[in-house]
Parts: sequence; structure tokens; C-alpha cells
Amino acid sequence: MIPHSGLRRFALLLLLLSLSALLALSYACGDDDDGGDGSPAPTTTGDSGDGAGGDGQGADQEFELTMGDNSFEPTEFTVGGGKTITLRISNSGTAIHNVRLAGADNEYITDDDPVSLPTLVYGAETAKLDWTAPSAGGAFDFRCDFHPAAMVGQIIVEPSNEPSDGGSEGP
Ligand SMILES: [Cu+2]
Repeated sequence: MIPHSGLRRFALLLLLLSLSALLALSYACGDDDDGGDGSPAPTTTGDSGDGAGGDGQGADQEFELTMGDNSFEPTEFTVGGGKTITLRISNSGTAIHNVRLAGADNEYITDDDPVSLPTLVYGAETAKLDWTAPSAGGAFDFRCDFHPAAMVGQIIVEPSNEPSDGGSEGP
């Protein structure tokens, strides 16, 4: 009988050779364009949470503001200076409204205007508006940008007695 082991060994050797050739080839290729396609790291991972932006974690004072077609109810709020306030807005009408607060400079369409979120409040929808009332106090206008003649109001901020630099709440 002729042993087949010699043939088998030859075949194995061939296989090994071709394998190593393949390896060398792929290694060379991979060396060429390193980092080209080898890093499919997705940069936009989905942490698109809904809570971004400090949603409702306890303003000092909260108020309800109802919109109609076309009016606000109420049209005046009194808040404390230096307090964080949240307006809970609901549109009981059918038209689109919003709330724009004139901000600390009491001028509309400036950088310090807080605007309702979302900025367009559709009929039967709700929104909110966050603001930190200036410690110095004053009267600050708000309006609906779509109906600036009919839908206006004011936030009266009472001056804060607390020292502006301190966190002490002495009597
Ligand atoms: Cu309006």
C-alpha cells in the first residue's frame, strides 16, 4: 500500500502557503489606508432625550396663563425679584398664539426675550415659558407676537430685599 500521508502533507503545505499569502496581502492592504473604512464609529448616538434644557425642575413660582382668540387671562402677574418663574401656558382658542416677554430691558425682539416653548402654540395646545425675574424689580411687558395689539400683559416684579451677592436669607 502506498501511504497517502506524503500527499496529504503536501496538500497541507499548499494550504498553509496560500493562507499566509492571503494574510500578507490583507495586511499590506490594511496598512495602506489605515483608518479609512476601519472605524465606522457612529458619532450621532441616540441620547436625544426629551429632558434637555431643564424641563420643569422646580421654578420658584409658577403661574397659569391662558390664551384665547385673542386675549390673555390674566393680563398681569406679580412675582418676586430674583425668583425663577414658569408660566404654564394653555391655548384655549383655535388660533396660533405665542408669548414673548420683553425681558430685563423691557424691549421686544432683543436678546433677552424669553419666548414660549414651543414658540408656536396651536389651538388646544400647551406651552411654557421660563424666566428669572430681575432682582431690581420693575414692570415687564409681554405680548403675543401674532396679535401684539390685542394680546398684551405685564409682569410686575417686586424688588428683592436680599443682598444681590449673598445666599444668606437672614430676617
Ligand atoms: Cu395671539
